[in-house]
Amino acid sequence: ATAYEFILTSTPRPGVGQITINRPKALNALSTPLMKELNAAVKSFATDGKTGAIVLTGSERAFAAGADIKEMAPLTFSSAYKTDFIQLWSDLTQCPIPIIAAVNGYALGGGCELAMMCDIIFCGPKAVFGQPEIKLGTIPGGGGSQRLTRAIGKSKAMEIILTGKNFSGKEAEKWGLASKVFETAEATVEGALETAETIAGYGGVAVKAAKEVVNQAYEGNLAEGVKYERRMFHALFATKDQKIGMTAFAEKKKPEWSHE
Ligand code: CO8
Repeated sequence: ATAYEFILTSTPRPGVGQITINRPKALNALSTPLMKELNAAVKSFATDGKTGAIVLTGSERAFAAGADIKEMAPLTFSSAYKTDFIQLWSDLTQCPIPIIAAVNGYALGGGCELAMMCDIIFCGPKAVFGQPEIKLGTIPGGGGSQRLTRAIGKSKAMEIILTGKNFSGKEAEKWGLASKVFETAEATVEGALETAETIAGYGGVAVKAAKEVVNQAYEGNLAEGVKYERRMFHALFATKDQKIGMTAFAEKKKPEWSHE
């Protein structure tokens, strides 16, 4: 196993990789070294041939309290632009297997953006979401203005981004940002692991295709998306798993996925 400094990794259930952000002294603030480790861990799970879904979580106190403000404070326009600062932070969105964010505590700024880069958000009763960048004299930089607006609509996103006010896990669920809110922090992580195990139990080709077509709906327009979905649907008739799945149904058996 690779030893990381700012994250922990494990395989708590069959086919499920767990990544826990572990920088308690800074409420899991996201620094460049931390994001490099996170990218490496995601890549390693996505390519090990065994992992079908990932759960990304933090501590009970903080999923992540934002990008590391101390790292960003001295940046200039030129240095940020030249190095394309935080470009590598969105590598996670290229992960072919589903990632579930299990959010407890603070998910602020870059922390909220990181959760929104995941495919599903589950949260706990004490989750605190927000885009407080305006209070620091800046704006969201990790896709927050785009993804939050798509998730909860323009008026609410404007209010949150322009005032920097936080919102709760319950609100996140009510507004459609999170798909579920759980009663305790532990239940949130358990729920995410259970859902990840369900996903990892399906054929990997169909799971990858399902993630891809939903992302098409999220990122593109309707007419193109419907066409894209149909093409992908057609293509899946060329997979072994489609034959396995449909034959098993007809024979009242449990499918043994080949992931091919
Ligand atoms: N960066 C660096 N250090 C932080 C951060 C952060 N974002 N958040 C907390 N810390 C540190 C504190 O400085 C403190 O360190 P120390 O003990 O050395 O003083 C330690 O964590 C504990 O924090 P607090 O003492 O402040 O704890 P409280 O419980 O009093 O307060 C809060 C908790 C309310 C969460 C408070 O820490 C806070 O307001 N944090 C900053 C939140 C914020 O503004 N986040 C947005 C940052 S901007 C951003 O994320 C831009 C996004 C860029 C793109 C990212 C792409 C993914």
